[in-house]
Amino acid sequence: MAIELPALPYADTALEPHYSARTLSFHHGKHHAAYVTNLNKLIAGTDLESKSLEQIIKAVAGDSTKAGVFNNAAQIWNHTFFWHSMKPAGGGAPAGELAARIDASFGSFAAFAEQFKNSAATRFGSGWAWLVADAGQLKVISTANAETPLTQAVTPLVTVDVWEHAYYLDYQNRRPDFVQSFLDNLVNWDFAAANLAKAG
Ligand code: MN3
Repeated sequence: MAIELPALPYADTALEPHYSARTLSFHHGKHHAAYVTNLNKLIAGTDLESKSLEQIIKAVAGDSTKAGVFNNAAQIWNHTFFWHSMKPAGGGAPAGELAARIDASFGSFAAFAEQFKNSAATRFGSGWAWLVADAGQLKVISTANAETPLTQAVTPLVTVDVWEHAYYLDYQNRRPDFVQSFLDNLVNWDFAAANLAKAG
């Protein structure tokens, strides 16, 4: 049972001009696809071959002899989560329960946004910034390289990819500008709200 590359939830052009079709097609069609190809090679003929992506990630997390499997599997999961973390005409402040929980946890949406941008900007090298639910409290965290909150006791709500390949064609070295645009124009609060509802 090979792991498959999920289709994007929108067209390559759907996030323009904030995230170009060129960036999206390379990011999904080359980077995300390569993780899928690599993982399938690594698990072929092993007992991981029959497991789901989530099961593979949890099975090899923390096992230094399976770092290649973990890195490729977690990157597949993180990227699929990232595509759903954006939507056409997204961005701005959330509404409803999610907005109330952000206010309760951070003081205000503006305070959340500052923390999220700072977390994304200060992640040294490659990684991800996340809004997560942690025992009822919302928190901003960042993970390095392929690390994923899926292996932690938190529920991810939304993420932004801050690997250079995620933004360089559109924003060059200006990672903070990309993250600002993610918050202003791209972030999918409906997805975050649905994840929060599942977390309880
Ligand atoms: Mn990426």
